[in-house]
Amino acid sequence: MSHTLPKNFLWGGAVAAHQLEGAWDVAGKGVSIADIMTVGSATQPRQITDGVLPGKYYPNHKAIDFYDRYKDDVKLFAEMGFKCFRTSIAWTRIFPNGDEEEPNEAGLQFYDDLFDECLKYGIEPVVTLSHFEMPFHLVKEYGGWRNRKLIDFFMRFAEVCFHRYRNKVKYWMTFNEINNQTNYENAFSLMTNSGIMPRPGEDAQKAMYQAAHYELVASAKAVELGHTINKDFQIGNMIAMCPIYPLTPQPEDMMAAERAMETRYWFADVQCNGQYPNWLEAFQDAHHYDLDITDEDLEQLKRGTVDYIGFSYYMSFATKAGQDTTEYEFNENTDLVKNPYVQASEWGWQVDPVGLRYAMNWMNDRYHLPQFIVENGLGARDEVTADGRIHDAYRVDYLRKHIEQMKAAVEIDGVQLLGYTPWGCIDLVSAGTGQMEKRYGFIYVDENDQGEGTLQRSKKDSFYWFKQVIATNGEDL
Ligand code: BGP
Repeated sequence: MSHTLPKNFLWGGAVAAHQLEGAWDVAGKGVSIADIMTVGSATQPRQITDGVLPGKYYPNHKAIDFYDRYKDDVKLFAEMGFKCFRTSIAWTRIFPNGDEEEPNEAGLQFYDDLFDECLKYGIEPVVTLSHFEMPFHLVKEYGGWRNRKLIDFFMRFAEVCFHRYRNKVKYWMTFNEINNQTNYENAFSLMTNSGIMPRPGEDAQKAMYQAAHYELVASAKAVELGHTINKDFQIGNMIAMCPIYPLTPQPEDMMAAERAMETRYWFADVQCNGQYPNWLEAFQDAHHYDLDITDEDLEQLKRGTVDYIGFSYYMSFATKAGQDTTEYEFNENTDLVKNPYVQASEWGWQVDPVGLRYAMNWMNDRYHLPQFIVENGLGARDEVTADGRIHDAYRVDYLRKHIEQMKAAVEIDGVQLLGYTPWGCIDLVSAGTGQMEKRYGFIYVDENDQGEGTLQRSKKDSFYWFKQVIATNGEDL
């Protein structure tokens, strides 16, 4: 077994279009769901407004203006030695409303230019098709992914992108963190994943299962179609991986944690194994959900299994059995408990490097597929010190500990890993809170939570550290 990372290991960084591009209404772009979300805070959720309302501040409208500055930013990525750059294609640049027949050429051209700029430096684009930025029009007119018609709209978008960039992009992902909607009581999770606005009196869990089914069918169709457009495409899923530990070794807690893992990660079962797990079918029957799932859909799921598992890793969770230990029905909103063995960030994210190795092993045993860590990182407040520098030793410490565990998973445990792209390689708008000052980057951007600042870029200490990590293929940490 090799004791180093493979030579062609994809070191890089990850972003999403809506969190850095800005230019929200430029060159024919339509309104996305990210454009109607206000700024929140560590304790105050973002507000989802009904369209763009006057007098409100929407941080994604300007973001960090990557749309106009991408050449300078890609140059900085190249200076760090990036082998790849993960971004998404804003659906609303290509299909402004989502239901048009013809794509918007100006939007397609923007990504041609961006990918060419990356390729100029030997940086391979890694592309997510849908990353929390679907057209708002599809939410208003069709009810988002509640509606089967969304499969056709998404497929039109996927087909146009696959065709257009078939010689520039090899690594694709269908839906970002598709499993986050298991937190169906959280309006933000439902909106970002499925474009679902809660309806009074409805069973939100049922609505989530139906929407998720349509998305999974669309994902499988896209995988199948992509391979006919370019047989070398590598098309993955993308799940938010937060392993869930039992709070104690009490058998009921063990069982609760097992059920919690099933409940959060069954999406990956469908995308990797091509079928629903038995427990979920039994669960949906027991709830008399009577979902619109056809035999043809089930065949489609089998034909569209993914080539690799893309996942984000930020933290681990813990859970404890409730009163009724026969049911084990896990509700993410109420059944997570604090783990006394790990520290949480200001935003309550429990930092746990070992959990990354644990999760990689769990997925490896279950799916036997290559993996790609497409997000990892620490959201923190950075301070520009008197010397004009940003000394972010805490970020280096976080990443170093996670890379050590990642390497152990590869070198000792035998996990096949394609690459590692830390999240928000340049500071950008936080998806969860809309804040700029929850920063992840190696590159600092001068902008605050109100959108004030020069947008000037500066290299943090972590920039030089990560450059060295890449140059030594992860040996010099
Ligand atoms: C993931 C998303 C990203 C990103 C990241 C950090 O959930 O895929 O879009 O933003 O988490 O989260 P946040 O921005 O809320 O700190």
